[in-house]
Amino acid sequence: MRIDIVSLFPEFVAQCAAFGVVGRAGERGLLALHGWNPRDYAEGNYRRVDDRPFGGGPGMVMLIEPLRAAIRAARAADPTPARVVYLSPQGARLDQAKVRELAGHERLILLCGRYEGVDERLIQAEVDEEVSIGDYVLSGGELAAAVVVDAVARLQEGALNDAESAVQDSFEDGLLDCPHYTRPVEHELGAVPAVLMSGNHALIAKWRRQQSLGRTWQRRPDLLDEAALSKADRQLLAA
Ligand code: 6GU
Repeated sequence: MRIDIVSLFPEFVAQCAAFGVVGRAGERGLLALHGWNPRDYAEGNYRRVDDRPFGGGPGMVMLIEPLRAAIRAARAADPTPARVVYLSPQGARLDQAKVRELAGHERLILLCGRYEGVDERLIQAEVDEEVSIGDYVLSGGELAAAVVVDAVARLQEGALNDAESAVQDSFEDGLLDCPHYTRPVEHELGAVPAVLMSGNHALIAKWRRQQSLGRTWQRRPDLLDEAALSKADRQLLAA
């Protein structure tokens, strides 16, 4: 998969993708990141990328032309058609289903805004969809782009080792993850639940499922409405 980052700080997003699972996906050739800075496509000595909003008000709005030129340069760098995603608080909220969908594209162009926003005409003309990472305000789309890159990279075939298998993760089945323990068995902070030491794999699987269901019910009951629960799950929840 190829991801192009259009941003005034493309190196920032690339740095976020340099470590751990995402960095390894890059090394394995599963993910290629490219940065495009609208400043490099801006005119004049001052290389302006923003201007004051028509109608007045605080803040600055990013100009059409430098962004359009950067997006066009990104598109032209590879013949594969790209889906253009604008990271903004006005977007649809990112969840694991959306991550899976984005991860299925061969190419993404992630557009990061700064200042108060981007000229609406650029969004209308160049952007396929708008995505937000949550209901809070960030100073720019860069952190949100880094979130998308990370979430999408780990779903690329071969990005995770067996031990990191994505199917067991929180949200992959619509539920929160169960608690995890490692050595030592006895510690002044407490003992590891005995069932995990039983060697009984069926019992362990049942305990984990029950923990996942219980935590989801306590912390995120909204997720239970959407999760695909079996009859056995409903019995565990009722227990
Ligand atoms: Cl994608 N951008 C900005 N600036 N703020 C956000 C966001 C995105 N998602 C949540 N808050």
